[in-house]
This record gives sequence, structure tokens and C-alpha cells, in this order.
Amino acid sequence: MLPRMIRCSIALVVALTAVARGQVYAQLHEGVYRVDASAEARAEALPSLSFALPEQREAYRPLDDDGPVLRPRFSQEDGRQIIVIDIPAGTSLYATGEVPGRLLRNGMTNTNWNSDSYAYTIDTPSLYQSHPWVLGVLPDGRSFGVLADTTWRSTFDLRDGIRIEADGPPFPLILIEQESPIAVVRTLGELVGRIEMPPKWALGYHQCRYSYFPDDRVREIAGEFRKRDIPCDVIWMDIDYMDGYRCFTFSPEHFPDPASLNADLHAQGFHTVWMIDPGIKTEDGYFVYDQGTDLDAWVRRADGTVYQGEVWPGMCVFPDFTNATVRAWWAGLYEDFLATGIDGVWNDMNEPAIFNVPTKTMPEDNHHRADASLGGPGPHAQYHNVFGMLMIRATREGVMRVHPDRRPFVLSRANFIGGHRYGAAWTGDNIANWEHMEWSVPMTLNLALSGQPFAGPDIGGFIGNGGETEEDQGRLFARWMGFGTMLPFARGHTGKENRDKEPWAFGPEVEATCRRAIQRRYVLMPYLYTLFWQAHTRGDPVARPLFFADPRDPALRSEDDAFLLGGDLLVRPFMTPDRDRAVTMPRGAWRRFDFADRIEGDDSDPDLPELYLRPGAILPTGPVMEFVDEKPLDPLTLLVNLDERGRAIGVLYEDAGDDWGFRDGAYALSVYLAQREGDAVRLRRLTRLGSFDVPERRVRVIVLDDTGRHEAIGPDGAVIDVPLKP
Ligand code: NBV
Repeated sequence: MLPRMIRCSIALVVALTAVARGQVYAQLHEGVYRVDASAEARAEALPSLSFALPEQREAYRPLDDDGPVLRPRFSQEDGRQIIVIDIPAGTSLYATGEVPGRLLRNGMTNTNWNSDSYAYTIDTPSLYQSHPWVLGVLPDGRSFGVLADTTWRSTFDLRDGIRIEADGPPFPLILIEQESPIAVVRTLGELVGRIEMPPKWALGYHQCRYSYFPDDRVREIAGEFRKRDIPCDVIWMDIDYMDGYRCFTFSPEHFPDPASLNADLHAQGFHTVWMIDPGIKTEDGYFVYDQGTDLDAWVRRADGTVYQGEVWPGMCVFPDFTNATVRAWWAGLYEDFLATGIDGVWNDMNEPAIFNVPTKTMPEDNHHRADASLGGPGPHAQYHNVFGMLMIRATREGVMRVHPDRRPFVLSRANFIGGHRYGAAWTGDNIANWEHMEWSVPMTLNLALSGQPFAGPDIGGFIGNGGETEEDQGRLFARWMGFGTMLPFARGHTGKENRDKEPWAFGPEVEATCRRAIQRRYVLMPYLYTLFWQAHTRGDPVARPLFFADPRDPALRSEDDAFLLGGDLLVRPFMTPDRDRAVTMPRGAWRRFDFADRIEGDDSDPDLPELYLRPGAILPTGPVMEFVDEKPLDPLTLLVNLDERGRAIGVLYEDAGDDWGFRDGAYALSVYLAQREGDAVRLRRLTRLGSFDVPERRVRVIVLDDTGRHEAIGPDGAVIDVPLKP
């Protein structure tokens, strides 16, 4: 994996220490190793909460190759586990989950301890989610990943190699060594799981605020989208829909009839997502409190009494999601809730966040009655980082019980590595300023490199208005919307005290930019949906750092002012007010294009990011629409950028969008090949796999080259020749 010389010298030095200190190495798969501090530590290791199939971590065998090149050194100090890993000079480090700041993590330190980190800064040590995982890319592009498979608080110090410190008992280290960064991320997906196919509507644009109320305000917002021809799929209900912040209730004053609200929105092609928090109001007579109390569902203090902490409704109790009986009860609560026509669930405050205590969370010695399969009864310190993940596991289960034939959508603020199996992520309470706008790209990318492909920021910023003047506020918003719609999860959201931040709230110019930006997302939907299918089946990140285009090019390693959407599309936003920052492009003839053929003004809007197509790529795109699948994909427009051999290839995945039929083959996977032949480019559909019925349709082929755009149209499946000369 590593250059031979480095490999030998590292192996020699460290093999000796390894033996001396008693580490035990085992093999899980080719290039995937489990390392424990000692045979004893291995025998006593807690079960994995990150692995999709925890037993896989236990199905190790003796090394059947030379073992990993990287040789961790284990020790203990004051009861803490210390692991040090030397890395070759020139190694670039990434991932570590949800971290503020830039993409490249060399020199950074972060602590895995899920925290309510409102208005986080570059110095905030812990955000809302924990991913004890680092990805390393060696100078020659070969790559490795290190997973500290513990739920306890851990710190990743990347200032001099990799130093991991963790509370709690010894734990296994999982080492992955592969040929490329994408191979490492895919392998991570084989261990901690890949995302399930989301419902297609969840890939549309989402509109949120804290909070739209009363119900007529929600109707008004939805109506504005349709009236103004701004596409939107989802409207969100934040905590003010509840009756006194009691979860699973509706305010009789502001939301007296949620079913008719949902029905009205559905009739206009919207879906709805409603918030549920973990804090349950301590109040006799409130059905959730009564049921949970009867079940003895609440997390307890170390002394055995029920723990109470203050959150939105006042004093609250907290379901012990580590317990299967509690999770099953919680899942059942969604039955009546979803019967109102709610489509998706947003779990917030699930670090869990507690008001008016210095730690902002519950005491670490609180007691969880966890399932034996999760590690058995233990203190909150052991289960803190998975509290949110286990909550959304139960939520997802509840949503699936009600709608077994539909794909669930859950968004969670807190999570743990592997938790992307249950829900999508957003990057919490960011600030409406240029710095946070900039971070929203690398934060999404580092989450993607940590196994979570379905993530994005609050577009426009949660805190503040984004500047002193109306003009400053509008510029920031337009830029953020410009590229935020190119991230995997695209939702506009803002906090309670702020100005309105809907796409039209900043005047006609910003509205026009937002319309274009959101329309772009819908034009790109065939491609975006295909990327989610590749994330689901292969573990590919949806949004990727630029260096994925050429992991050997050192110039790309720290570039995070642009990003890739899938392997074929490069998005280059403008992150400074004056648009004056240069971006290092990957080598090769990446070709700039726009959607001015379908989106008015798309070629001349300075607040939109530039888009580039990889040489050798065919990009499947569709018509502008108001919500996903509003219109048939006819024509399917294929944008073609030939490589130097005169060829390009592209894939399109389609299915019914919100059911499980694809598991039984009800999908259509089409592969298109374009090839230069004399003065023309010939487009063929190479294959179509699957039984999903694609109606007859037209394919419009647009070949981009130095002289401009060349176009032809024909039936899907036929050979289509695009003349390159008029
Ligand atoms: O539920 C209100 C907010 C929500 O809008 C936001 O997205 C979460 O991150 N929530 C936090 C609680 C209070 C924030 C001040």
C-alpha cells in the first residue's frame, strides 16, 4: 500500500514495539485490520455501535498478509486509552466528522463529545456529532483510515501524526489501507453501513424556519413558492407547532388541524417534516409522560431516581434510547403523529442538550439500562455519543412501522459514526456570515468522508441576518443559496429573531438568483438521484473534495473553495464578496457550462457558482420543475464532454422514487456512451438494466467543445448522431 521503503522502515520500528506492548492484530477483510491493545483487551472489548453488523467486527481471523503498514502504539495514562500512530511525511488528513473550519485537518484537534454548540467557532472542540475516524491520503494517493471504535469521549489530535486519547475501557482500532481515498470511504461503508435510498422528494429543496406559525403562515409560504415559480419539495415545522413544546402534540391555537394542513400541502406537491425533541415534559396527565412513566422509560440518575433536566417545555425526562423496550415504545408514538399526514421527522436537541447546566448535557454518571447487545447497563459517559443515534434509530423504526412501503426521512442534529444508516445531517446552528458560509462546504465534505453522504448546512445561516445593510444580507444569502443547492441536503433555515429569509425576502435580484440556484438542483436531479443510488450501493460520497479527482496532485489537497458533486461535476462557488479568490482546478479539460437553455439568466449571474464537467463524462439532466417528478423526464438532456480519446460515458439511475420496488429489480439503470466519429459524436445507450418501466421519451444530446454546443435529439435507445459542424 505505502511506498516500499517507508513501509519497511515503519514496519520494522513499530513491529518491535508492537510485540513488546502486546498489541494483537487481526484481519477483517483484505486491507482491513483490527488492532487491540492486548489479547485481554480484545476479549473484553465492548460491542461495536458503529458497525452495521457488529458481529462482523468479531469475525476476525489471523493476519493473512503482512498486516497493516501503520502500526499504532497503545498505552494508558490515568485510566485513559492513548493510541499514537506515526504517519509518513506529506500525508494529508481529513474527516473526523463534523468539524468547523477547513477541509484539511492536519494540525487540528477535535473531541468526540456530542455538544449543543450554538454559534460555534473555529475553537469549538466538539460539535453535535461524533465520528472517531480519520482519513489519511499519502503523497502518492494511497490512503488509509483509522476508526477508534469506542462510544466514549475521545480526542483526535492531528498536530504530529495521529494521537487518539479516549475515556473508558480499551477498544479495538480498525485500520483500513487501500489504493485511493474513495476506496477507503467505500470500505468504511462496508463496515459501518451505507445510507438507505432516501425518498426522492428529500433531494428537493427544503424550506424551514424557527418557526413558521400559525398554520396559515405555512400555507402562505408554500403558496409563495408556487406563485413565484421557485421549486420546493418540503416545508418544515419547527417546535412552535407543539402545544407548549410537548412532543407529539399540536398547538390547539396555531395548529388545530395538522391533517388538513398536511393535506393542503400535499395537494400542491409538498411534503412536510415536523420536529420531535427527546425532552418529555414532566407533567402528569400528558400522555407521553404518563406512558413513559408506566414503562419506566426514563434515564436515571446514578442514585436510581429519574433524571430531570430543563429544556423547552420546562423540566423534562428523557427516554433511555439505549433500551430496546423504550425504543419500541418511542417508535410506536409515531403512529398517531404520522396519521396526520406528516412525511418526515426532524430530531433536534438530541445530544442531549440541557439548559442551565455548565456541561449543557446530562450528568456523565447518569445510568442507562442498555441492551446487552449494546454493551449492557452503563453510565451516560459511555452512551452520551450514541444517545442521538439510538433516538433516530427508534424514530426511523417508528416511521417505517407506519409506512412500511415508503422510504423514511429523518434528520438528526446529534449522531455517531454509522448513524447515517438512520438519518441525514445538518451542521447545526451556524452563523450568517462569510466565514460560516465558507465552512459549510468543508464541513459537508468531511462528514461525507466520515460515512455521512446526506448532509448540508442551514443555507443562509441560522444566527443573525448576514450583515449590516439589506444589500450585504442579500449578497451573502444569494451566494449561499447559489452553492447550497448543490450540496446533498439543501434546506434554507433561520432562527427565531432573524429577518425573513425565504428566497424572495431580499428583493427581486436575490430572488432571481435563488430561483436559478434551486432550478439548477431540479435540472440536475437525474444526476443527483443517481449519485444517491451510488452512495447507497457503493458507499460513494455524494459531495467530494476536489482532490478526489486526482489524489496524486498535491495542489488539490487543501482546495476547499470548490467541490465535486459525484465524480463528474465540479462546483466552484464564490466565497468572498468580491469573487476574488482563485481555485486550483484538477488537471484535464474540465469544461464550463450552464443551464441557460432551461434557466433564464443562468449564464450571467455572478452569484451562482461556476459549473464544470469532467472530460469523459456524460451528465444526465432534466427539465425545470416545481417539485421532484412533477414532470416526466422528457427530454432527458445529456451533456457530453469528450475526453482526449473522443469518448464519454454516463450513468442514469431511475426508480419509482418512494418505495422499495427497486430492491426487487424495479429500477432502470441506463449507461450512455458517446464517441467521436469523424465530424460527429455518436451517442448510444449501451445497456439498460432493471425492470422499471421507463416510458418512451426523447434524448437530447448536447456536446460541449471549444467551439460551443452541438445538439441533436432522438428517441431514447436509438443511436443519435450529433454533427459537430453546422
Ligand atoms: O427548534 C428550534 C431550534 C432549531 O430551529 C435549530 O435548527 C436547532 O439547531 N433548535 C436548535 C433549538 C434552539 C436553538 C436556539
